[in-house]
Amino acid sequence: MNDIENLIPTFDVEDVRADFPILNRKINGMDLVYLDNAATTQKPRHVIDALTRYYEETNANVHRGVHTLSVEATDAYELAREKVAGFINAPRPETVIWTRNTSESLNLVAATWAEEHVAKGDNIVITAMEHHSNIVPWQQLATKKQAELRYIVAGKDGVLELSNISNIIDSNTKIVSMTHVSNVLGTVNPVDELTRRAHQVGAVMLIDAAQSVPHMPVDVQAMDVDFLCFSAHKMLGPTGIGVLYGKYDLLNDMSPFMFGGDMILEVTYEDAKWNDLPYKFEAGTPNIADAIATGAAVDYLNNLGMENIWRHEQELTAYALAQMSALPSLTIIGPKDPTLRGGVISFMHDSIHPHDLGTGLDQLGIAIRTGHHCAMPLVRSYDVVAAARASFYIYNSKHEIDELVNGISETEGYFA
Ligand code: C6P
Repeated sequence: MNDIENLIPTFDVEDVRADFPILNRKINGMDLVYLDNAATTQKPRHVIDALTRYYEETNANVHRGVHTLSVEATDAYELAREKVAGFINAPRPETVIWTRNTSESLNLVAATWAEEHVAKGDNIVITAMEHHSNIVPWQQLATKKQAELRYIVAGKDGVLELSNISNIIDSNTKIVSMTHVSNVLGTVNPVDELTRRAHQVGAVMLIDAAQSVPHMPVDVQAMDVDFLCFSAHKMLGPTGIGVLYGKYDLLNDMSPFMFGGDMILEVTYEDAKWNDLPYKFEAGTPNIADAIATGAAVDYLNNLGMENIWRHEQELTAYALAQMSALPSLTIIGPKDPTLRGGVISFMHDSIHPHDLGTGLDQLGIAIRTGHHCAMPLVRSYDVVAAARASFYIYNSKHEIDELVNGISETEGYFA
């Protein structure tokens, strides 16, 4: 990007903010400053309207009826799948499976592909900066299969230590499952390099993209990943709906995760045959309205442009790191270099507990997350049990980062 491009505003944050009704709310009498986007994002009118419109105009079950509403609901549901496939450049829509969230997508792979392919003596590789949803399924499977669970560790700078990688990912590795962007450190991990290493030894690569797909362009074909998981609620969409992308041949060979309606081609009193992809993995009446609203979220993000969104967040993150580093009472964890991280900044105060800091900021209308961020082993590796975290999205501004920094100083005054 050249300097002139740098000067061109990518989108007008005030225009974006106007699309989000909740941003007009007062919290404790103050303007809401919402900085908890890694937990979940707010929803634009466009997405809320898609939900309302579906229930007011189209509501019916999908893949089951010949009546008009059922056909329309089916078309809208499948169109949303196509939009999501296009968003991550999946080669065909049936490689996009609707799940409940990232956690379910990760569990689906552990309970099906890994259940069938991991055996005694094999190893599974994850990193030391995973969310619990990408640790516990593998711990459970490793114990059950008498396989080894290996960790790629991170240095105190929040960057993965890769010097020993050829010994960690070796010929006994069956799967590498890792986060693209850490929800605690903000680190953007070198997934391309690690995917190449995984494929060199014949292992499959699963990417937890919960914190990347909402924020940066992600192209599953260019990345050549085997599986990729994310949640709609972290990218302007509704809660209760997520995605598992998988390479067609892998998904096609996998056994179903759940049994029931729609995932069946034929049932006799003795036996059953599975439906084709993607339905094989979508037993029961799916989350139709939320899938359709996820398509609306994708439209909204595409309209802003994922390159623009990434650039906006990089700018905010660089600004926030500079402003927050000027507060001597704060210890920020994760890479110091803003270009190595996404819009997530976790920090500890030298005398105020994160929960107290979070409560103090809430009094000022500022929403951050505090706690272990569902990454207990990682947070504990910094010799603390909790951290405060600010995380950014398309509607956040530098002014709001100033509010955060002033709010921290104000809260310090309260506790002094
Ligand atoms: N992290 C956070 O505040 P679900 O809850 O299934 O939609 O997403 C789970 C998940 C998996 N991986 C990563 C990297 C994540 O960040 C999350 C969700 C939220 O950090 C809620 S704990």
